Amino acid sequence: MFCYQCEQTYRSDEGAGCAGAKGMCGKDAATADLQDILLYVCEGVGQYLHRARQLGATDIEADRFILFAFFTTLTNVNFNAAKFVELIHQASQIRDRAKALYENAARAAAKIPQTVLGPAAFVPASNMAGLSAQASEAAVRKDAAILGEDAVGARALILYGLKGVCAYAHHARVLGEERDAIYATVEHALDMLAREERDVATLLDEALALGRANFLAMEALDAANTGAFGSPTPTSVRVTPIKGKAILVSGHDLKDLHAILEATKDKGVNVYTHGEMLPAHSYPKLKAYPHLAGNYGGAWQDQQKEFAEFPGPIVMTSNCLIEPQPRYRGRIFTAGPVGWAGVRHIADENFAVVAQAAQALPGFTEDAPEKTITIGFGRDTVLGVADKVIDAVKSGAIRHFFLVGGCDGAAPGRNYYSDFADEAPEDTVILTLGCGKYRFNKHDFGTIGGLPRLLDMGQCNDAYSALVVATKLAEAFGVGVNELPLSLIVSWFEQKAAAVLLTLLALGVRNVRIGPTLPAFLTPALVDVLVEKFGVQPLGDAKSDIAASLARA
Ligand code: FSO
Ligand code: SF4
Repeated sequence: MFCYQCEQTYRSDEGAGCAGAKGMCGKDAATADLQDILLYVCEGVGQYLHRARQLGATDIEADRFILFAFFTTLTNVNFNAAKFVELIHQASQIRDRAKALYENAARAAAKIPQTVLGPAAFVPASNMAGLSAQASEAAVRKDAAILGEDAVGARALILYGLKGVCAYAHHARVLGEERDAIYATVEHALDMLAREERDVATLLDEALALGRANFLAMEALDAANTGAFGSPTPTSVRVTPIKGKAILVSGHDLKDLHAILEATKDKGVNVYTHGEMLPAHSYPKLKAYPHLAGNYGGAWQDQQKEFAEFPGPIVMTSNCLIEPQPRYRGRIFTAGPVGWAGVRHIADENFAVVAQAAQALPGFTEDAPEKTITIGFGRDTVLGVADKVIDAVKSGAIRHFFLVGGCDGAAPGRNYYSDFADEAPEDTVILTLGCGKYRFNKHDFGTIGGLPRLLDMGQCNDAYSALVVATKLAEAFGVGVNELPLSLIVSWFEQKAAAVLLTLLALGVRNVRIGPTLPAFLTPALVDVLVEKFGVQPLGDAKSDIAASLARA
């Protein structure tokens, strides 16, 4: 195996990447190799779909499959090798269908179909042993000697950005929102990877195209979430448990949470959110369920301790799963793209078995002292008080906005983000989103001009909401987004964050600070491009970065 897609990848003086028997996340070599093969066969599907689309023929089921398949390969999503064997064979059948679609469309247009080589012609073995023997053909760095390190890094940026786009587009799709332009971009990018494009400028342009597609994916997801459950409103959320039976729901999928709330209605079971599910409490149609009781625990990297202590079943609806420990392995469930061999999987959105498990487990035996936090500052809420915000900026009451958002992780350097929030001067507002906020969202930041100083905008995909707000404020002030008194401090961990970064770059947002470390797949030359062309900055220390941001404004 070789994998360097996330921030926690193994790093040494000689280079970076998880290799050997297991990655830092617990992904074993067999699973990692099978994931590479799945993505490679999907490139083949993309080769045919891209060609068919140019002739006016599409296959939306094949596009939907690609979203799901890519999603399973994100960091901390699916660790089940057997599932990947199944997905590879499914991908191979879908590729045959895409081939026929293309060839028929070509013939209908009186053209001779091309013979497509590379991933389109790869024949996957029938079983796991055979597939493992083929892994080198699909490895991420397989042609590094021919392509060159910069091209390999730029191709990795595309592959990982694509994973983020697919994951967000899948979340939107399950709630009925799809965008054909996203499918067209995904197919185009797959075809580019398949034909071993090595021109770095072309590859970086493609990465920016994916950034634009990711904006569409986040917009679709925003439309899906708000369309189904209403627009987030400021909401006080209990962060301490109450007596009674309990279920914990983690991940990003609001549709699954809704199904769990329905399955537990009037059954005397309380539902708690974990990690990225926290923003669910601010959606009117979800908070209308009285048994959506509160938020439990912190960000994903603390789950092994927190899940062990939780006295009920746990459901993982998307990233970020860590190896389930014996103390809770029997009461954790996966759903959607998530998987772990031997852990019960809910494939049909029927969570009755989870509701039953909650009844059979002890639940919390007493109320903990009440403690709450306030969330729910989505685009509508913030723009609803835009006049107040604009006046506060004009009068000098608000000097600056810091968006401190993104993923959390276990790296020690991540204290930077809590230091940053705590050190930000009192006349500044902190916007946040993603799970990185757990490092500071229980601190008291006070208020400013009648608004809380800490405004929680939601999940990592609600970067869309932040961009809408920034664009509207820029319009109101008659300036560009880069001229606003706004600095972005992004923490990345996995591929959704890579896609969000590409969106920021594609929309021309400059001077984004990113950390805790830069992606290992970016070579020094690629980092130089990001720094020179987009003003991307690595982190310094929190105090001096705050001072530098304020000095720039
Ligand atoms: Fe966190 Fe995990 Fe949202 Fe990421 S839950 S780390 S960007 O997968 O998804 O912020
Ligand atoms: Fe390593 Fe991250 Fe890949 Fe896991 S996902 S194998 S930790 S680089």
